[in-house]
Amino acid sequence: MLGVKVNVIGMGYIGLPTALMFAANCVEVIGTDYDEKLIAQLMLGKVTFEEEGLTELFEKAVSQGIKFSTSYHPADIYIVAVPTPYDKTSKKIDARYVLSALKSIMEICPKGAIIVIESTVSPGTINKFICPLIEKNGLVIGEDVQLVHAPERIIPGNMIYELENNSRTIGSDNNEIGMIVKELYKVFCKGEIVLTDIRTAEMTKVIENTFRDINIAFANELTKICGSDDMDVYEIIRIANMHPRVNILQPGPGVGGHCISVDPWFLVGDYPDLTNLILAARKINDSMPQHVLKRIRDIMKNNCIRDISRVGLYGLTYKEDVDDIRESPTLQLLEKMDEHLAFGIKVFDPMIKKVVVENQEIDFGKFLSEIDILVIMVSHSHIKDNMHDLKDKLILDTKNVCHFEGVYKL
Ligand code: SAJ
Repeated sequence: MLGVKVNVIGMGYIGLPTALMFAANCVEVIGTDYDEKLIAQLMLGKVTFEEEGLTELFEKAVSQGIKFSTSYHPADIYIVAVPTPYDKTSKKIDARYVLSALKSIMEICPKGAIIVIESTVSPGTINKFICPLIEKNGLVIGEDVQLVHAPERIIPGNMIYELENNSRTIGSDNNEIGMIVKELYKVFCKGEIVLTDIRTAEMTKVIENTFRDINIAFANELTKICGSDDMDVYEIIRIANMHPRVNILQPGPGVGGHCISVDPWFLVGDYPDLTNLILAARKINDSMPQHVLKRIRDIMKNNCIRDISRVGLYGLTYKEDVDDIRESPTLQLLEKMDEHLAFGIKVFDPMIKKVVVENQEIDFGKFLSEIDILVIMVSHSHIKDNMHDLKDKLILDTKNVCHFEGVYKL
């Protein structure tokens, strides 16, 4: 879309690739973030996280003139991709970052600007929090500014492909404005773009992630049941999945990331009396790090190992082959240990080059030389490629990637 100026707010895991994709497809883009260090790094031409194809996309976007800034700029369309955490007590959305972005946009946006919220928000957030804020600032929605919700669906690890190929939802209460935003996303999105109203788009996004959370919880509950009675959960899932209408996901050490472990809480917070299944699933997934700890304790007992510093956790990120550690099962497990004043467990992750937790090793060889029990928390390609190095260890494999005899499973 030539002639349209877009200011993307929030240069994180979603905002950055989205901004780059627009710029690489000839849209005039400024990427804004209040983090000066992050913007300085982008201005130096360096990407800020690892993702397949991101560097190439970055180079293309730079050659097309993308700009980065710590300030907001007058533009035709604003795309807000800032974090939306939840309040740990009330479980309701903590919309402070979106609201603060909105305030800054309103200070400089020209009349008629379109504000697209990409951040995941709980159903009703735009009506309950964002519209009143705009009106309080003396602006008329539909005249001075237009509001649209365009949640993303991309999966870390395959973001660039999915940005181009996934279908997506655009929620707008004004069809004409919805069409303009749809045309904008069509510059790179080859998937179907569905136009709907704002509330439907908000709800759809949250229930997509809730659906996955519930399905992972089912696999995690199965692993507990099977483990308690000496049955092979992986074989059972494999066979059950041969049924044409059964598709059970894989159990694991917990659910991390900034989406699936967060979004279902929005529904629990807003509909506490109606979310029995959703809450149960959250509790099951949140219980998994504790379950891993119990398995570690059993293995230590069985093998007469008393020193926790002889145990090493492999993987700090929330899933394989990404460098994102937000809400990761390993962090959740370390927090649990902390609560019980148990310190000293070793940690290693090939994707995390800086020390971010206590007793973290940066060198894989050294890490292995210091432990007797290895707990595979994340199935990075790195561990699959280095399986032979683990031969002399006791292994607790929470991801079912190690097929040596005698390996302990979840
Ligand atoms: N996990 C399991 N077992 C599985 C699959 C995943 O334990 O069978 C765990 C992972 O290890 C990880 C967590 O679940 O800890 C979440 O990983 P994920 O790969 O399922 O999803 P995310 O959080 O990386 O991305 C999700 C995606 N949503 C859905 O698949 C419905 C993505 O499409 C969304 O764009 C993203 O959330 C988001 O931003 O909302």
